Amino acid sequence: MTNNKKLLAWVEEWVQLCQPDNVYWCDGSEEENRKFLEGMIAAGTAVKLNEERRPGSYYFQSDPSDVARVENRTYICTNTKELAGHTNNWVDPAEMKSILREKYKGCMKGRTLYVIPFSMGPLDSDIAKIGVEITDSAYVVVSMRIMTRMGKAVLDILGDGDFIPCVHSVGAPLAKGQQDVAWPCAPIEEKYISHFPETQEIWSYGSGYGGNALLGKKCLALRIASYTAKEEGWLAEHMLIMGITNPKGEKKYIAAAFPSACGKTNLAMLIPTIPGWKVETVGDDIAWMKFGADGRLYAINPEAGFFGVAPMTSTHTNPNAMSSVRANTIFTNVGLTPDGDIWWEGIGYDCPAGTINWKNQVHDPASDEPVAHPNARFTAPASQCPAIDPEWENPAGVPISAFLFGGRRPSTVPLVFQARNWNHGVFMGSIVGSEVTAAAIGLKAGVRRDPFAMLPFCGYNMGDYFKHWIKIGEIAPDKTKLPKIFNVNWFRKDENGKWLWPGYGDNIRVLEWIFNTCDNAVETVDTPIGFIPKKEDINVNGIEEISANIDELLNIDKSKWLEECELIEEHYRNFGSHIPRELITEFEALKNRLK
Ligand code: SAT
Ligand code: MN
Repeated sequence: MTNNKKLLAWVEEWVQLCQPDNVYWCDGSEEENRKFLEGMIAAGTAVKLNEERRPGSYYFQSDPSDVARVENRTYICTNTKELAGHTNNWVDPAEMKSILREKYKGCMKGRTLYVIPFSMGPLDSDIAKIGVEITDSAYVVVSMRIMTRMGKAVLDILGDGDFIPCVHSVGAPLAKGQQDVAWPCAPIEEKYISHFPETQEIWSYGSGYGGNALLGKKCLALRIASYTAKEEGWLAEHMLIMGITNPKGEKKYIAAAFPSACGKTNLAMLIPTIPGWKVETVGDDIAWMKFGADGRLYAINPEAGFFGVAPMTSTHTNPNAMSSVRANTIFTNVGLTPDGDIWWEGIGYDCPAGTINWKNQVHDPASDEPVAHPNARFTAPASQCPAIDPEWENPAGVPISAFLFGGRRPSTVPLVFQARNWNHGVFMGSIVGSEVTAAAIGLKAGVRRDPFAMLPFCGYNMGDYFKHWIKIGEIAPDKTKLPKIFNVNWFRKDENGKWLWPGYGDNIRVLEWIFNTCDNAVETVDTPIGFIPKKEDINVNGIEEISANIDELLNIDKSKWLEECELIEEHYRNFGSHIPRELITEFEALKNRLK
């Protein structure tokens, strides 16, 4: 399938080390996909869902120990610890490689080594990058086929060019005659999700789940790419990309960063509740951005599918996501109903009697055990989203007018505010915080700082990453064309713990203000933390009951912000000398304005 010498030699080297029974080069075809799925059904790993209700779709349950990314087993192996920074786990590259070589020795015995050539980004895009993943998991193969452009077409484009090598094993070799389990993986303390940014390599061992195993996503498109982006002067970000069209037919694209499971997929697929507005989806998780010839910043979605959190997704919260998963979808760790469909908490209707939970037991309605794991996922082709943007595969990307940052902040942070300038916006990104999500295990509950929503995904020292953002503002070919920067918070509560803002489709009301502010079409109110809307500029037509909350939603409590400043101080202190002086200047200016 290829004459690429580096690729052939690399595969051969890993075949020697991992000792698989077979080697298979994936072509990405329909027949091949069917063959793998049928094989997994025969092996008891997959269940084919009811063809009438959920055509072309499959159901999987993971091992109970293998349900999410494992941040405490994720490593950035740069040449020095300082290059990785205090927010990453670090091991010396040579040491990590020697630990892992031992683990990989014979790790694919009894299994097949699949070679998956994949492209992050449209095949004909200059911004796209080619990776090759080797894995011993057929689940990874069928998932990568949805999440990336995968197979022979990628090898054709690669020719004898360079690629990012990604090694993956579930870490569960089979002895002769040993019966396989439905979801093979290694125990937690033997899992390693390792990145070598300087040599552009990914070595993952022991997990078969999501970002630990589908290496194009968080590992390549964020951790490795963020490092490359710093070297090359572009941005690889944990951001959704959406197109917004106003009633006059004018369109703008926005990219937004929120920590995992904070409603990014919902926002990307929002259905506006105010007439005349339209939202279209370019991506729901990752954006790669470069300056175009016209001086604007252009974004592509490097992915081809959605790997979304299933629980709480419904025709009420996200109709477009529900349509996206109507067919050709892989469901992992949700419930399986007696008629061969799926169910999860918050799907919008009662759990059918006899539904099997993610732990493969018949659900007992009297028990507190959830049917779906909180981090249960759907893996669905982006092309199936009814709101997919017509430009979503444009190789040149889409021009970005605004960046949004945000998290779950029950207090302090107003519904929306605008940065005073680029560096102030970078400051806002650097202090993003949110209540902890279920997507990551091994963390205490509570609010954690998640700068730019990149905390688990930055492939180098995060202080240097802040500096890179400052630098993007400096190297912009035309500073007037830089995206404007905003912070949003849909999650503010009153003193009784009640949400002040309806969220979901009504978030368009905030996007409307942002859209108009990008055009300088509305006057804003200058406050110590940035520019906020005039109360009357938030459109509450149709939700008049909310208008009583607007004052509180936009309220900036100086004493709360002074407390916040103490937390920021602490947060910044951890970065030591890596905090750019431009951010210290912004922080000092904020404190002065609050005085
Ligand atoms: O499992 S993934 O890393 O792909 C998703 C997430 O945790 O955000
Ligand atoms: Mn994410």
